[in-house]
Amino acid sequence: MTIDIAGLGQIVGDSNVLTGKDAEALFTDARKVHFAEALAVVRPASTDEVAAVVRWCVTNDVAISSQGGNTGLSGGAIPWGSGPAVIMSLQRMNQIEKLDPDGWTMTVQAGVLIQTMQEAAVAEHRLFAPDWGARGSATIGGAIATDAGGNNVVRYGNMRDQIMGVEVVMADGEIWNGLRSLRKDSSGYDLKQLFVGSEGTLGIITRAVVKLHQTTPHEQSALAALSSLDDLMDVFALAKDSAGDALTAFELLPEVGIQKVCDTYDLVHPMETRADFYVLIKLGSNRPVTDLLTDFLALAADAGQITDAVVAATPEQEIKLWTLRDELPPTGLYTHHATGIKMDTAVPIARMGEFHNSVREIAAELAPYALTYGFGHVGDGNLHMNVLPMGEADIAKFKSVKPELMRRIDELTFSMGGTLSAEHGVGRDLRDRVVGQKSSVEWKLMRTIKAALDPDNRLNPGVLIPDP
Ligand code: 2HG
Ligand code: ZN
Repeated sequence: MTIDIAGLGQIVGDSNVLTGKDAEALFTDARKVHFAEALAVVRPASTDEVAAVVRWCVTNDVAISSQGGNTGLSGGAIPWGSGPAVIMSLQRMNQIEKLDPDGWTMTVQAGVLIQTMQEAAVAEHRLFAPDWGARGSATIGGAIATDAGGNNVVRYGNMRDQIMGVEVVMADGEIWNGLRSLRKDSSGYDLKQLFVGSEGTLGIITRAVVKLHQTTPHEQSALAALSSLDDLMDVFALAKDSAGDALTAFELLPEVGIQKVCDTYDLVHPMETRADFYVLIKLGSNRPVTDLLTDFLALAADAGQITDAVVAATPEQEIKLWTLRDELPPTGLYTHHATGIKMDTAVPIARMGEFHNSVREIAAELAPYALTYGFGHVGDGNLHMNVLPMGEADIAKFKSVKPELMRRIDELTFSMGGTLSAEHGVGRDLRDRVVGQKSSVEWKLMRTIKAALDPDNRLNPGVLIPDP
């Protein structure tokens, strides 16, 4: 049966129903590893239009994948089911509806960019805390749907911790307005949290109320060379003990990654003393933090945990240090990133170094020619570990061992009580691998919720929940 998509144009306007060449960019994910066979990209401008599109999809038996900035790293915004589907792009819902400095909240539509929210908050002397490299293209709706994290989680928590209320269009087109801004509410199930991390499988998030924090006008970062990766968690403990609440970010950067970023973007390596690994630490407060930062570095040096450090003395130097971090993801650095193995692992924080070294051992055994490098949010126990084939000649070899590599690494993660997805979501990439992470009871609960909220399996079918 052919489906006449003219009805979609009547809801959102013909120019907001994209097909063919106009839609191509949104039919594939940021890493270009997933491709969709969708009828169209539909771009509603309001909650009512989203609801009307959902009703059209119910009538025409069409599946829906919702999409924000399409910066996701697990393929969760690209349709996967075998039947006809549309991509519901929320990008036109890009208004900040209310910024309430006294209530410490902001009410936004799903398509507002993270960076736009940060800037709007600062203009009112407030802070919207989440931050990561794709701040200029990721939207709040997608960030909620994947429970995104980023660099400041160590201080402020992840997206789940920022959300006070949501508005959601349900699978039958009904609208749930849960846009509350209450700090406390013990009146039953916390339904808003059901939608955080649900990757468009339970409803389509159209608006949200997020928390704002006090600004930290004094911010300063330092890059410190670790004596050994074994010292990582001692340095973290020292940073927390000495900086307290001012500790805003604690990130691991490998030398091989810094080198590659410097080569790729023609930047100067900031360190005189080289090490295999560095930590990038940011402190932030409403008072100057220089003393706090230098005291901490002196303590870490005295304890033999770091061999050298540079402290950003100007905003420009601050940006330079953070560019080295923001550009570390292999997607922008390595030709064969999509063939390689990319991880978003979290393990109990004390086992970070052990996880890193064990992955290296597995890789050395099965793919000794591959580059192994890990970076990321070690202050949260979240490491982006990568195993990457470098040359064309290694691709076939790597592909043949990749399933076993992944199986061994996943087994390691589960044995440590970890997760395959700390902040990127499950999407398509991890759906089948995540099975072993949860008990059959937990999967049954998740399937029961999915079936109750989306009985026709219309919302992002195939994504997130493994087949029984
Ligand atoms: C980051 O921490 C992002 O930079 C992306 O989560 C990580 O691409 C990645 O592996
Ligand atoms: Zn990350």
